[in-house]
Amino acid sequence: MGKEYFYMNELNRAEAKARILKEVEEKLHRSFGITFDDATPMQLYKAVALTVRDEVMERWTHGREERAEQKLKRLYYLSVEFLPGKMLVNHLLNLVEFDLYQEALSEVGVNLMELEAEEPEPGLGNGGLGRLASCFMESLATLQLPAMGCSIRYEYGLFRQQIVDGQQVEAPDNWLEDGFIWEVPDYDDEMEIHFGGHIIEDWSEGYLKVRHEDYNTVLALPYDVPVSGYDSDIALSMRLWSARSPRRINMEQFSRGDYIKASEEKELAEAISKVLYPDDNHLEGKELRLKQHYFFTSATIQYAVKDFKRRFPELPITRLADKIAIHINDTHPALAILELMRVLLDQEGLPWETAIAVCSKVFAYTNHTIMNEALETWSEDLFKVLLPRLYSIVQAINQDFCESLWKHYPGQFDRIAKMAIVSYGQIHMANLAVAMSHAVNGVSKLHTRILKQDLFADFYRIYPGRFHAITNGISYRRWSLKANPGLAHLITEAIGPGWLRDAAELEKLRPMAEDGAFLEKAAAIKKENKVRLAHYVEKTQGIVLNPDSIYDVQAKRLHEYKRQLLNALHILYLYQQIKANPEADFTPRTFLFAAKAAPGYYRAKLIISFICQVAELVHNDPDVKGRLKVVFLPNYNVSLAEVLIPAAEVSEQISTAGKEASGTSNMKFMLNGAITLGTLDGANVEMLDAVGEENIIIFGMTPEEVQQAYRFNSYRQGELYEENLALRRVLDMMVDGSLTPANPHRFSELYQALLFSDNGGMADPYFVLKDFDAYAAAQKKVEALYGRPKVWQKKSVLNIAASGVFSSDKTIREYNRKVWHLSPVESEE
Ligand code: CBF
Repeated sequence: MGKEYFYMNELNRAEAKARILKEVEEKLHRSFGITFDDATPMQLYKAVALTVRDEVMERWTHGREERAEQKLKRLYYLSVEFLPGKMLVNHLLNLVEFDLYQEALSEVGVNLMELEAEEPEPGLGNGGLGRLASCFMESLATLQLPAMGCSIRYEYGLFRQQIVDGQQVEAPDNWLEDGFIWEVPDYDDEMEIHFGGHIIEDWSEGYLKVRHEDYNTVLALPYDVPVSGYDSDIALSMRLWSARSPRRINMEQFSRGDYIKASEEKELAEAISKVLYPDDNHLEGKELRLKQHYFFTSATIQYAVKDFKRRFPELPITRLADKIAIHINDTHPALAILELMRVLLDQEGLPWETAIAVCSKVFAYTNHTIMNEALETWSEDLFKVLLPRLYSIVQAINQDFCESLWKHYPGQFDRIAKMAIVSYGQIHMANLAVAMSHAVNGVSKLHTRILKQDLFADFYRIYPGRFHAITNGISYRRWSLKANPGLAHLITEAIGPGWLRDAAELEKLRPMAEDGAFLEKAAAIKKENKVRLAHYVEKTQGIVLNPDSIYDVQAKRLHEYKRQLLNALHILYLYQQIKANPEADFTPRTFLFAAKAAPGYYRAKLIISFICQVAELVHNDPDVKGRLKVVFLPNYNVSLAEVLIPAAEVSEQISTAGKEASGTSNMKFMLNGAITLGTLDGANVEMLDAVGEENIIIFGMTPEEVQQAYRFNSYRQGELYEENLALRRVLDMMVDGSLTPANPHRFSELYQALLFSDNGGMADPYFVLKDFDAYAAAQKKVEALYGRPKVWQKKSVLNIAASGVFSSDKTIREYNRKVWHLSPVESEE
């Protein structure tokens, strides 16, 4: 079956639907020994998913065969995180068979969207980084570019967030509990990974031979998950490595009754792929984390070399870069560079310089953050014990590299130490990645500028051609067709289906911004989405929303630089206005937050509690009369985003300028017709260029002003408090018991951090107070604009029309042109 159904006549359609139902029924019989009528929703879901999987697998096999036959270069996209979201409906949309399945199933009383609720969502990532990796995979599949995404099959994904008594509580995410239909283990590709032990250098034959001895072995078993592309003839693999012990259980110890000891080794090995570290933009040098990084990069490199040799027996290993490209998504997989060096030197016997030359042609790197606490470093002490051979390699690379730097920066010891890969007892992964990659990418224009001028300025001076600015993108079909089918149909009705292949065609919507009937339809769809969200909120939180109020959404990880606190303080400001004059006109507003905080990030968790208390305060005050609502939606994930984003009217993108590398939720909101309320940060800057300043609300400090304030230490927080009465009143509410009368000091830590220097650091380093007035004025603009519905709707449509530049298809094409140079799998005629 396939996309031909799109064009089929009624008779064929009826036949196709009957065939779908028959296949589903057969799956129910064979897999569960049950009939349609008696099947549980989970059994039904699995039967439908297995039916769809058959079709996806056909494309998967086809892609593999064609790639082998056409001898194409392949990309390995290494990322410690992926966030693919639920797959059933997405596959059907990609196969262009969604409508057919939906109709067929509805004939037997089954709702496809409801069925997908049974599917576990793989939470194999923290936020933007992982979601971007999944968007890229889908675009690679759509463009039929040969690629494999590689990561870890975490048994427990990102924790499930619950809010109990206004506080975040983390519960484990046992997503594999009921099995995962889409994964296929590949026992033939199991790899051995070696940890610890020691190395012996042997010069007896006149050249260096290195032996690694006394190591511990862990096995890496790959599970492949197919990734389909829109209307594509192939499917790609997301390969997730799972850790296993070579020794299952020690029977001798077991027989002696020492049950715990008997399975200890197995447990220790398997701990490696047990849990995802729940930190976003923050890294701690934990041993298990280093093990995870080595585990999946080593397995991938060994597999890539094995696959190269199998496919190209005629080519020497020195031609590796002609046939494979490896992309490291942030520094976590940068150990792959050292691992490939190890394989080339110790297994393939290449001389040092040749191995270096091969590696530098194979690797490319994307940086995703300039936040200091997220820049990965490993202590030499830990590294040399856990990975002794890689340690000797990194030292040698460092020595060569520093010698080469000396030629560029003679006598500049400090500068060379800053650029060194190994310095002051630490291994600096970003320096390794930049030094050893042929391409270094930033994720927005602004971010790349900061990389060139600041973080990697010394590298940029030496290797200017290595740096690229390729802005992130989103798999826009998931965020429209799947998340917002009403809008997707309206767009297709207006401009035809071409936009589903080429997002640039969204531009054709521009004239519709002048078409009253179109605007009304778009507004009606937004309203439906708001009602859908209201139902969700009522069902899950028991809170009733007013769908006629402005839906203002901030959904992203909780981090101080993203400034959820600024948003919450402004809500208090609005509350004070109502209190000062309860009978005055007030545009009803609903503020929705969704955000997970890293479990160890105390201040972020306190901000969640603060938001929850603000919500309580406004709900319980009779003067508010429901005109102001604040909701904190727990457990933000891809599925929740699919309900939340289409309903948003205001998209909060209010990070401190210069801190958010790109942001990608900003693009999803824009595609769904929300008006962005944002700072000049990350990709917001390019959104401004795309949509024009009259259709976006920009406020606050510029990145340059932020830099200046840091450099000259010129920020006077206390003066703002003294001089700005409105701001002072709001801040005072943090500590005067208004929010938590029983414990007025509950939020004094947040208050202190805004006003007083913190352990010698600067107070309010993210300029919440400084930007407060500008933010409040921008919110006033929102309100005024919302009061003119036609103008608002026009701006909303212009945002949708301009959002095509943020398609990840476009991003991937650019990566391919500038960095990877892959050829697409040719389809059969
Ligand atoms: O590039 C994808 C995203 O990555 C982050 O989430 C990250 O984890 N470093 C950044 O914070 C985002 O700005 C960026 O969009």
